[in-house]
This record gives sequence, C-alpha cells and structure tokens, in this order.
Amino acid sequence: MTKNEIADVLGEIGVLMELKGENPFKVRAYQNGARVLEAIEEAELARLIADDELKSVKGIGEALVQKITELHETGRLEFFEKLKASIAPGLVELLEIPGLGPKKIKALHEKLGVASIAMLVAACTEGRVAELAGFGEKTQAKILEGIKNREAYGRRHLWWDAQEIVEPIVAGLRALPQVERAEAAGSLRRGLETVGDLDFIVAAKEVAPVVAWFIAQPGVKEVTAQGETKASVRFESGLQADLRIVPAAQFAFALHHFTGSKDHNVQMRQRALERGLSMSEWGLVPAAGEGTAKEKAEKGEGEKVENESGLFAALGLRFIPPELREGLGEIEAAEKGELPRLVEAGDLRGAFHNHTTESDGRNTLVEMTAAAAALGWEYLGIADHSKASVQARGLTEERLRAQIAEIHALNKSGRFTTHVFTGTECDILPDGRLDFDDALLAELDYTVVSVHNAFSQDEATMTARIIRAIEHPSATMLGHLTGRLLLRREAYQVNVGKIVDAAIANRVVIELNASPWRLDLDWRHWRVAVERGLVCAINPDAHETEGLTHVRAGVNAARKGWLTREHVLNTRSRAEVEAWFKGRGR
Ligand code: DGT
Ligand code: CA
Ligand code: CA
Ligand code: ZN
Repeated sequence: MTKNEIADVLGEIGVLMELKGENPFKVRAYQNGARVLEAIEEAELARLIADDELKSVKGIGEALVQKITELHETGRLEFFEKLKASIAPGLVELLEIPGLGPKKIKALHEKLGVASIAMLVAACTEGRVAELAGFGEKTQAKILEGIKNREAYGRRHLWWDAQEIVEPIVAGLRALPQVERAEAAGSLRRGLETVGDLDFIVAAKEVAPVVAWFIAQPGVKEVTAQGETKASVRFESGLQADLRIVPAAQFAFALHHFTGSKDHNVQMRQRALERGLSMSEWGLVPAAGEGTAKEKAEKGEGEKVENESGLFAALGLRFIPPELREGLGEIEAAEKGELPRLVEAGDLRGAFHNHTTESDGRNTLVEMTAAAAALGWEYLGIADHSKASVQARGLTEERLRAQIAEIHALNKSGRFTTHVFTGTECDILPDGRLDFDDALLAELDYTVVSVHNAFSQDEATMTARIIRAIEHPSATMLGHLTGRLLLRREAYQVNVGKIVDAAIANRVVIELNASPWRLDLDWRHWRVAVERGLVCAINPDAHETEGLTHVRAGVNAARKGWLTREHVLNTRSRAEVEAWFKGRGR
C-alpha cells in the first residue's frame, strides 16, 4: 500500500473508534498518525520500515508502528477488518450524510436508538433530534435536507468514478475472441460531468459468450435484465450498465444512437428526413417504401458506413466529437466546416492550482514536482491555502515566505526538469479583501483567489465580493467560481455573467477546476465566455500526486465548452506563461 492509502485506513480507524466512543486520545493518535505519514515521502517510509526506525518518528506511537508496517507489507490489517465488522452497517452509512460526524451519530444512537437512515428520518420528522443537547432545530433541518439531497443525487455518479469502471470493461470486451469492436457510449462518452448509467455497444460474431463474460465482471451485484442481444447489470456502487450487441454492419449506427444526446439525435434524424432518409440505431435507410427501419436495414437497403465519420459524411457533415453532441449548434458548425479543434489532454504543459502537505495536500513539494515531471509537464504551480482557511492549515505569511524560498531552491537545484511556479490559493475574505497583504502577494509568481467561507451571502453581496478580489492587482486567476461540489453541494448564489465580465476587463483568468467533484466553472458557460475574451486555466486542484491526472476530467469539460488550446493558459510554454503573469500587472 502507498502511504496515502495507509493514511486513509488510519483516518478511517480514527472515525470508527470515535463512533464506538473510544478514548479520545487513542482516536487522536490515529488522526495524527495519518497526518504524519502524509508528510513523509514514499521512499523514506519504505526505508524507515526496512530499518525498523518507524517508532522513532514523532507522532507515530507503538500501536501504529505495527499497523502501518502490516498495511505497507500486506495491504491488509486484521485489526481494521475486525473493527469494521464490529459496527452496525447502518451507523457507518450515517457518516455519508453531510453535517453528521461520528460524535453526533454516537449521540443519536445512544440517546434515540437511531441505527439507520430511515430511523433518523423518523426521529427528525418527529422533532426528537432538535430536542437533543448540541443539535437544535437548525441542525435537524440540515440533516433532513442532507438526506433528501443524498436520495436525489444518488441516482447519478461522477464521470471519474464511472470511467474507472468502464476502462477495464472495454479493454476486456475487446480482448474477447468473439468481439470485433467495443465502445462505451452514452453520457460517459460525451464527457458529461455526471453519468446516469453506462452504455456499452459491442459488435460480435457470437453473442452468448460476450453476455456471459459481461455479467460475470467483478463488482457486478445483480443482473437486472438479460435478453438475446443485451444485458443490464448493477454494480456494488449502485451504478447500472447496459450492454448491447449488434452485427458489425450496424455498429456505427448503434454507437452514434446510444452516444446521444437525445437532442443531438433528434436534430440528426430531422436532417436525415430532409434527405429522404430515416435514421435510427439500425441504420440510415430510405424513408419511403414498405417495412420498418430495422427490416430495411437487415435487407441491406441502407447506407453502408465503416464508422461514425462515414455516418456523418452520409449526411454531409464533418465528424462531430462526442463531447459536442448536445444539440447546441454542433450540426450547423459541422455543416459549415466550422467545428473547433478542441483542446486535448496532450496539449497541457502544466497546471497552476495544486496543494502540498504545507496546507491540506497529502504529498510534499518534492513529490508533487516529481509527479509533474513524470507527466512530462514543463511547469507546476503550487498554490497552497492562505491563513484564513484554518481547517485546511492555511499558510501564515511566514510559512509562505519559507515555501517561496524552498521552491526557489528546488528550481535552482535542477533536480527536476519541471519548473515550479510560486503561488497561493488566497482566500477571498467575506468583504472581498484578500487574505495576504499586497507586498507578499507581489513576491509570488501568481495568485489564485477563491471563496472558502461565508457561502450563504446573497447574490449581490457574493458577486461584489468576488469582483473586488478580481480587481486586486495581484489576482491572476479565480478558483472554482461557484463553489459547487457535484452530487454533494449546490453552488452558492453568484452572478456568473458579471464575474466573467470583470475577469475579462481585468485580464484575470478563470479556472476550470478539474477536480471530478467540481468541474467549475461549468462547461455550459465557457463557449460564450471565451468568445468574449475570457482565458481559461484547466487546474487539477490536486491534493495528492494522483490528483494531477484529474486534468483529464477538466479537458473533457473544456471540450464540452468548445474550447481550443488557444483558450487555455496552461497549453502555453513556460516563457509565455511568465509573460502572462508579468503582463497582467498594472
Ligand atoms: P445518462 O445515462 O442519464 O447519463 O444519459 P445518457 O445520455 O447516457 O442516456 P441513456 O443512457 O438513457 O441513453 C443513451 C443514449 O441513447 C442517449 O443519449 C440517446 C439515446 N436514447 C436513449 N433513449 C432515447 C430516446 O428515447 N430517444 C432518443 N432520440 N434517443 C434515445
Ligand atoms: Ca447512459
Ligand atoms: Ca442507458
Ligand atoms: Zn479552493
């Protein structure tokens, strides 16, 4: 196990022990241990274990040494398994409700006998939760709302989580001897930020073995439907998947149809009709004459196309990338040959908004830089939190100055090919002032300004607050504009149009936060914004080395927003970026 995975387990042990009401000192030992572990570099941890020196590390007591070693060596921990098994599953589920921590759950369990979400709903509805010490009406209402959101959101899944399931399945399908072609279609292929269900399209010579393989995949909890050419399953995470198997000649039509979107399909069908053709998952066949589209296709009366490019060409169109198929003008653009050349993951040369263990990150500056170098990045921006973000261990002026010096020394050492830019993710205070003074901000290469508190301000106040920050001469870019967390937390109230105007007027970049939970500013705003002159930065907001790969999700969203590489600051070279940072100063 990696150190971050081990830290996760220690953190979880802390939570479960708290839930059981164990000694707070013991609980804290695990929480601290997790933190200490994150600050140690991976190679150093391996050495400490090999040399039996873990016990000499401050903050790692005897009880943790053995557990960390067991996890590091075997990837498992018996103590943890037993602990998990000793707690009612209903209680663990309660942890997923926003605003409910282990302490509150323990109180609900002991005082009201609550042991499941259903029991908690009942207790809230009857007003019993509000009467408990430390709860009150407000908390009770918040819990109920959290449960309601959870149900509404529960039907969709993050694109990132879905694609992690999809990739091995597509690879596995393609490796089957009966399979000629296999793709994931639907909203996942269109790169939508959340996905309802998965849609697999397969061309195969023989159906039964493919279906048998599909329903036997790891993680499949239930087979919800099974027919001659299709199957549907539900995974443990609740995600459902449809598999459709078609003859090779039909593959491009089925892939296009089940990629959608519905609006795009409706417009495509309309276009086909204008040409005397009927378009469907079966094929593109003459609209006139006897029989259904399916029968005509099976008789070979329709267009023959090799792939989707052929399908679009048959209707006089250039190939439309799946991300653009939302029925928002892509067909007109394809007809005129005016589709944009969309930005690609390979165009990125670095990213700006990333954290280290100095604030709430889980990898050190050196580890983050090494990971960026491994990705072939020319530069990496470090933007740890500022002091007002206490919960994220935001840096004081003194610590930020020390970090700047550390980054300069690292750059000078020539240890990595990746250049590190000094930055900060500076809190926008409730009144719009920035959390650091002007002199310190001027010492940095760049400043990301973000809202992290006072989310309940009204729209006018929030908008004015953010615009004031954008107008600050040191503001380089605006982080996660709306503060939304997909499937978890709604955006705060803010006038996006006014913010975009202010950013353009002040040459401030707006970030497309590539964290799979954020993808904020939303792709639906970008096309108009860049037309008016806004510049985008695709930022992973990485809190660990693996987080850097989240830029893929950001690139998806950028593509959905019709962005080309010219619109994105981090496709530019280091010299061009430096010029941008300097040129903004007034
Ligand atoms: P999702 O799963 O809710 O994230 O969204 P999609 O787009 O993956 O939708 P899904 O799985 O219901 O269907 C996949 C595609 O199949 C959809 O984008 C378009 C096509 N499709 C499905 N049902 C219909 C329909 O009733 N009419 C049309 N025109 N297309 C449909
Ligand atoms: Ca779907
Ligand atoms: Ca579906
Ligand atoms: Zn932030």
